[in-house]
Amino acid sequence: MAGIFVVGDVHGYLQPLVRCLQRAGLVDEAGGWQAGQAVLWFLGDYVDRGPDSMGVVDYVMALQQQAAARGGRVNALLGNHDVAMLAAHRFGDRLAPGLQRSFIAEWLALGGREEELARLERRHVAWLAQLPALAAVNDTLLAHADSPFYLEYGDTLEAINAAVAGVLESDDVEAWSGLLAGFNEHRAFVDGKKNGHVKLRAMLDRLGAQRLVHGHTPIFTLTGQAPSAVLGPLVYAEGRCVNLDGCFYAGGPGFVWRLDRQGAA
Ligand SMILES: [Mn+2]
Repeated sequence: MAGIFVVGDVHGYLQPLVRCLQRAGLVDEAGGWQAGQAVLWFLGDYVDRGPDSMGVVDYVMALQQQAAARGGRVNALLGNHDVAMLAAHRFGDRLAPGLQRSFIAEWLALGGREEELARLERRHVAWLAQLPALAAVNDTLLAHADSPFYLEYGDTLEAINAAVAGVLESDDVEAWSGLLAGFNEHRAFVDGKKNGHVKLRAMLDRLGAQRLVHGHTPIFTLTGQAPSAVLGPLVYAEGRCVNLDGCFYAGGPGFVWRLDRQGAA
């Protein structure tokens, strides 16, 4: 099996994720990699809201090993919930400057589940903290958030990833708060949003891409559909944006999107 596949926000819903990957033929009945040399991308937000955040992280980590052993590849981006959980773990009830509450309160407000913190092991922390903020696949930019805030961190994809990684390595509460605040923006590029197309153009041009594939904003909140009716991506901005957040946490069945079979805008 070949191809490049992408899945959106998982948010602790391990079983729906596995079923979704099974429907796409990427994993077997036991959830193991069976997609040979295919490439699978996750767009971030593995944790929070759902019943098994650490189970999802363990699963994605294991799938990376299995895929690599079979000539395939599983790649994973960083989401804001992942940052918020790392911040809650690192700083606990210290005040997050600018967010008007502690890091743990910020994480809980995002849907963090306190019992999951006890399950967060060093290897999870290390894995989450090394996830890149952005990636490029041919002319497609992959990002968790539908926001241009990434550009505040650098002029190139490599510089942005290095700067965000630097925040996650640091004990700088201002920097961590700033990263969480930046990630709090949603819907920056939606049709009809003032200057949305200008911001999108600037982000794509700066990073040398033709389109953006993202998660972060559940599709049903944009379309008004029932979450269970969201079975595919929301393509907008004249084809230059592809939203893949099928929203497992609201009962969406989720979907896997094939990046290399869709025409570029
Ligand atoms: Mn998110």
